[in-house]
Amino acid sequence: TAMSVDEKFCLSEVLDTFKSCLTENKEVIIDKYVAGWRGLVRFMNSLGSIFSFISKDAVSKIQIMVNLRNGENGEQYFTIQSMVKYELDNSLVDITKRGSHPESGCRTLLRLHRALRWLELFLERLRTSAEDSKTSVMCSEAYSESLAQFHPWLIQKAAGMAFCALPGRLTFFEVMNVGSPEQVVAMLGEALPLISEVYQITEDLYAKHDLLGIP
Ligand code: 1Q0
Repeated sequence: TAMSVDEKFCLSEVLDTFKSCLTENKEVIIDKYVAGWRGLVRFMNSLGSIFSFISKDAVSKIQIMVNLRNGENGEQYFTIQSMVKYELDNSLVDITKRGSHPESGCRTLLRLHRALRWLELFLERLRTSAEDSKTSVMCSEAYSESLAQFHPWLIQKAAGMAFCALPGRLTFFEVMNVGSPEQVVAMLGEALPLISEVYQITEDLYAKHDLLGIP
């Protein structure tokens, strides 16, 4: 179903975008990947302005990817696989230290990729959580296990403070606009394997080319 402007946010539609990322030969389509993030950012914005420092960064990363797609070599950025090949073949990535390509597609997408791992861990916790579990705890545990290791202390502190402002589990489920808690749990159970697959394919590709540490 299409998501119109005045329609309420529906998380299953956003997660479907990630599902649609994968081509038959398991390549990841950048337009769809970016559309998935755009939907998540909309969701995050609806949670309140305390998250705006996070969404601003996500939006700027999304914009870099959109600009690359709209640029003169846009077709090279059709999939993550074609992007990696194109940028490496043409020395467009600063692999070991910052240099003349601070906004390469490979670097920018790596930031979103690391955040996707957080999303996977967080949604898995939500899916299996008990009724009285705290979203702030689930969120910060997922963060410590993933993104935190890439963030300086100050950002970790700011993120920790933002997590405390997360609404409770039931409110969260309502904002997702998927249906009853049972339906949310079922929807997450279907969506998570695909998010994991997109994550793993990207992770393996980046590992193969030694790109997991792009500064
Ligand atoms: C709902 C709560 C959202 C919590 C999101 C967790 C991520 C916390 C990250 C905080 C860091 C943001 C500040 C900037 C960081 C950058 O320094 C960093 C590195 O970039 P660079 O260029 O400096 O090397 N950027 C990142 O690590 C990218 C972070 C992107 C975060 C994208 C989060 C998008 C959010 C989505 C919300 C999803 C809510 C999903 C729940 C759905 C289920 C109901």
